Amino acid sequence: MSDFLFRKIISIILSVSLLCSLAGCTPAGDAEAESVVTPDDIIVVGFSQLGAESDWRSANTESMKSVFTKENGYELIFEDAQQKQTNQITAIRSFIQRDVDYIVLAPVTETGWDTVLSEAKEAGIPVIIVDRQVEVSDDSLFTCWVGSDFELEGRKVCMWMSKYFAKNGVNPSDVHIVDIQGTLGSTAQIGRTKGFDHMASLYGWDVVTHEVGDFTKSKAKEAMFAILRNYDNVNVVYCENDNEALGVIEVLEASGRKCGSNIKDGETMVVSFDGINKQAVSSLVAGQISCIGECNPLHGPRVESVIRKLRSGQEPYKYQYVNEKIYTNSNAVPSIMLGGKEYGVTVLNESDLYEWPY
Ligand code: GZL
Repeated sequence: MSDFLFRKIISIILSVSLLCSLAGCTPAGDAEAESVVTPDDIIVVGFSQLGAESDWRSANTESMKSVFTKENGYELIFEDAQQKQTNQITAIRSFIQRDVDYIVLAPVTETGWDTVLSEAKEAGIPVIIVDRQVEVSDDSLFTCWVGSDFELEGRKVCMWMSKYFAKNGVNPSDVHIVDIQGTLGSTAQIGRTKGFDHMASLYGWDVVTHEVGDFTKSKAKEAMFAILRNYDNVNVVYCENDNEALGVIEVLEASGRKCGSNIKDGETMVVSFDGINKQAVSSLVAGQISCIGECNPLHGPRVESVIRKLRSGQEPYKYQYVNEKIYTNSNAVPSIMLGGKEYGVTVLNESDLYEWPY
């Protein structure tokens, strides 16, 4: 081929490509170009996360960030509210201003959302609630909720304790139990406390007191110190999350007590919720924590499936509960029956720690 002809063909190919890209089309067979996501295709999600107070919260945030990525066709605008509702309200208003496609809210507490969710509804932006719930006058202010049944979590752990005590000859009247509560007014605290109060009364346990631990190790330590100063008969501590349990164990051991399941021999039983913090799960395997009610944080895929449903014109279920396990270190109670449903109990041992998913 002559030099002149070769140059002619190259210039024709270049001008065709240039014309195509200007016209927004891609030359046939250019699969790479067709797979490029244009700005219009990107789904913009504004996520207001309540804070970073616990390992559960960090795992929940990670789950959302690992799903809502550019590669998956999303732009995630993430705002950490540092446990302040005012920061969450400000974040939601900024999402509205930016006209995001979806708002995801993990609310710090249940009340105070009507006004800002009405603004989101006014702007035509669907709101998906994750983890804790919102108490609103009109439930059309949010599209749906994904999370845990916290009262069921509490009832399951209490029923496990009741069966364990019965198996080991412990009289309910000899159970002197305290509740270290999570963030007051949060659905997780409301549900776990309600489950605790209901079952403790049903079984005839001596409920010594409730103290606020705010789902943090430091606050739970303060609460446990106060309890030990004021009461000397406590032999069971119901912690509303793992971070609290780690603080409680530190204080109990510093005061000379042994944490374990054998309260007849003077040990102090500690139970907890979440099952995320590796140290807490190791404490369960070692016997310092007797039972953990799983609270699954992996809501990223669940929220994405809601968004996919909405985009294909389907209506997601309004309330979507996740299934959760009961972890322990003893096979004394293989399962429990609650509300006509059987829940298996998962016995963890050393080997489980090596593959712990969080
Ligand atoms: C439960 C979540 C709670 C966790 C705590 O879904 O709201 O908040 O149990 C976290 O660890 O702080």
